[in-house]
Amino acid sequence: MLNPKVLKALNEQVAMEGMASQAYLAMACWCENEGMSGCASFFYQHAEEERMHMLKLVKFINDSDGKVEIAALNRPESEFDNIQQLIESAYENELSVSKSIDELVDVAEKANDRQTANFLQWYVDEQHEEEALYRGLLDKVKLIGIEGRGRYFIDKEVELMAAQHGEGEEE
Ligand code: OFO
Repeated sequence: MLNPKVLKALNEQVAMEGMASQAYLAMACWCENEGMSGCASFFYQHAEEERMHMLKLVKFINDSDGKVEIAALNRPESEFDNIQQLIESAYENELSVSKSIDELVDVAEKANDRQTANFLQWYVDEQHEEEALYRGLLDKVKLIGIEGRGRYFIDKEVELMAAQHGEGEEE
């Protein structure tokens, strides 16, 4: 049986992962409208992943005899000045999810709930990977530059990342 504070924090994280999924879906659509199909594939993929993260939490709450609360989600940002600003926004999004996961681990540890703390370790590792991914992507975008053919090269680069990531998922 989950401690009420832990359950509340887990449900807040369900909403947070859902919002991350919606945010990436909006980013994928923006990229598609801009003709950046490689970036669109990448963000469609990540929208799916965030949904998977949300469902993993839902299953954990259900398996722990807790009650899942499905919250209304805030409308995500859907207008961006350019691809660099979009990726900066994605990176900031990941930083706030990491902060939220850290706080959730704290709540579980304070409640002496080792099962939840242990379960959340997967999210801690995932956030570490995702922060590195988006930081690396941002560095590349800055290096290539968004002017002239830069957008084309960024799109090709991100398309490759999406393809490699897709192959990794199939393994
Ligand atoms: Fe849910 O993995 Fe990042 O946000």
